[in-house]
Amino acid sequence: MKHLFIIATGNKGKIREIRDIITDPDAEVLSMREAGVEADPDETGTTFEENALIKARAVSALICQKTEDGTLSFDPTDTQIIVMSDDSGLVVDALGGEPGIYSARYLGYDTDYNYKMEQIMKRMEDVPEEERTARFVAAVAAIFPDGTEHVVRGTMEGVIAHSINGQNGFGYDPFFYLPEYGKTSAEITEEEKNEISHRGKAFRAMIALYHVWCAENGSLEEASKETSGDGTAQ
Ligand code: ITT
Repeated sequence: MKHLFIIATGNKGKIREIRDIITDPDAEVLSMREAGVEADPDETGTTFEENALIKARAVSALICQKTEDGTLSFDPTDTQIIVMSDDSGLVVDALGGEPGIYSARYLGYDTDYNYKMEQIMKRMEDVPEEERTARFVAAVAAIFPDGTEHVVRGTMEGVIAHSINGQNGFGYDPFFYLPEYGKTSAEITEEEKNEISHRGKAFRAMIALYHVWCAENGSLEEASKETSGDGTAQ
């Protein structure tokens, strides 16, 4: 059995990371565009989890339509489709949790991230070092092949730096300082980031849930094969 993970995102930085996080040999990862669908639903939820579900449901509905009308053809005896989404953001404690679920839209969706980060650093000029704590949060929602909905959350703790450093990652990474590395999350490698990131943790937790679902729903052989090796879900 093949597992086709369709990722409901238009964010290239997220997709690049998710491809490296989902390493199952039987898994194929497609962005929604690669699967031939495009959805940009209004993120009207008040939590990361609600917004993740809104995105996953919108793409899942389009995928269902395409499989019904035959424009997305796959053999259901050989392939299972799982739609997954990621709603994420930066939560800054000294700013009462801003920008939070509005991270992408903060100061305008298309505004340069250097400007967004500079503005946040300016707002935090008088904030003492020990109060500059922040975290990245990712809620990952998935719609499994039987239509059941699942949501998990991952976080990565850090500190808002006083300057912008690093070229890796995307978005707010260049001013998100990781004390244990002495670097920002844009200065560590993508591999290192995926190990510790909100997104890495949430997607690995979701894949583990999916393996349990497979075991309970007849893809037992597959599930045991995928979780074998070092015994941990990848
Ligand atoms: P989709 O909705 O299409 O997935 P988006 O970029 O609009 O793309 P979100 O609404 O989830 O996604 O907003 C997430 C924003 O949070 C993202 O655009 C960044 O500004 C920030 N963000 C999330 N994860 C990040 C990370 O790992 N590194 C840096 N910034 C991150």
